[in-house]
Amino acid sequence: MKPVLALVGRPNVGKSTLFNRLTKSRDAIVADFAGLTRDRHYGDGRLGSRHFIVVDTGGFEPDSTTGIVKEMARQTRQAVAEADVVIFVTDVRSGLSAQDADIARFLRQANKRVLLAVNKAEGMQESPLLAEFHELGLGEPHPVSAAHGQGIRSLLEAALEDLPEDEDADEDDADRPIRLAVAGRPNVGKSTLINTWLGEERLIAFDMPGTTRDAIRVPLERDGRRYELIDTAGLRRKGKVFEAIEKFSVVKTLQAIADASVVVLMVDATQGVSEQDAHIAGYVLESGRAVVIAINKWDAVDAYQRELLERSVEQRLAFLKFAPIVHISAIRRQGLGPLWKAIADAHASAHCKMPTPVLTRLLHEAVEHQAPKRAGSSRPKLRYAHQGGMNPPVIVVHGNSLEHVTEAYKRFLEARFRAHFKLVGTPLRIDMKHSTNPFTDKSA
Ligand SMILES: Nc1nc2c(ncn2[C@@H]2O[C@H](COP(=O)(O)OP(=O)(O)OP(=O)(O)O)[C@@H](O)[C@H]2O)c(=O)[nH]1
Ligand SMILES: [Mg+2]
Repeated sequence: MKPVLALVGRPNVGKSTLFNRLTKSRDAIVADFAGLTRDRHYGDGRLGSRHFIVVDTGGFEPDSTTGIVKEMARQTRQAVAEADVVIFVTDVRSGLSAQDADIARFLRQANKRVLLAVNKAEGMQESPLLAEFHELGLGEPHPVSAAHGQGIRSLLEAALEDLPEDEDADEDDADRPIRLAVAGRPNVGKSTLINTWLGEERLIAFDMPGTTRDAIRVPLERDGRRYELIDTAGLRRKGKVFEAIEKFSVVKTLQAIADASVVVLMVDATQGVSEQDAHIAGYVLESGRAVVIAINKWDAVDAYQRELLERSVEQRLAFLKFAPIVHISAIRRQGLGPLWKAIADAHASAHCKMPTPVLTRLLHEAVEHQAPKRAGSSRPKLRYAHQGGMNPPVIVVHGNSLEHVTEAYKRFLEARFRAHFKLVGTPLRIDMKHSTNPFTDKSA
């Protein structure tokens, strides 16, 4: 599972600035998808090859007992409880405060790994002002500047130091069990679906994972195919069997999405696509995972509501339009066969092998059908294509003046590749490998 870092501190110390700094590169990748709403509290970060989840929190007052401040404190406590490491952010320019001492006291009791970041320390790495932060009793202060990007790397190195390396979830072996995550906001019916599955499909004997950091995965078999159901918060052991209860955790959802090979994104037909659904969908897109949209409670809506719902899916989940949509009723056990088929198809698509000769022929046929537009004096020349990756599949196109290939033309290519390989439920990336000098192209 991806490790989780929670940023905690009093108001205005720079938590959100640090959050943006830690998650920025990931944001840029998916910035330009229409309809994609970003959740500013959860994000993906990366240090070298290590990926992690960052949680931003509001200004924290641990002892508050009323109103919005109390609610913020509750959310911060949950973030701390779910984190592997807490980064306690303080501000060297305003110095140590009584509030910092309160938060430190809370964190010392929380039994978590805590790192003390002293922010706004640009140009102050050697400042004597840093010394007073030792008083908090949380170890060596790490001077950082979130705004200027200083001290961030060593803070992250320290934060990730003792955590186990995340195993590579991105295995290419199609024979391994399909790891399945059912994601969706509270009360969409995730646990009803999972309990139906656990009741109907063949459960395989398994051992409980050893540590709390391990994900609970329940193996099951369907039509001779092996699956592993990844917990998103609610899986509980009940005697010899498992049952799911409705419990929601963004962190667990994000970890499960990252760990899955196929995500079932559940939407409640009686509610339409909410902001929270769109957030979760955004994470699924960002993860590059194969995805099936399951619209649940289909039995409970009339023709008019169905039409409204179709439209809200089209509009709010436009960026997931590669995902098949299956209408189900988890409680009445309707639509579950088509859902299993969509899951298997999405998994097969994500692991599709696309031979270079076929890709190159498809590319040439596409160009023959419709050539890319000329830009100034040069017309992009698309020479050949090969597969650059799997899960999600990547097609790398080689040629000249490829920087002039428009987004619309890439979509045209994508549609043709998708149609040929019958790709459903997986994103497909097309990379233009442009080489200015045809004589250097040999190395490619
Ligand atoms: N000089 C300096 N200013 C910073 C730095 N990081 C953040 N700031 C400034 O500090 C102010 C607060 O930053 P935020 O990131 O919004 O702080 P926050 O902790 O998220 O605040 P709340 O969410 O309201 O608790 C802003 O004016 C930032 O520009 C830094 O490294 N150096
Ligand atoms: Mg903030």
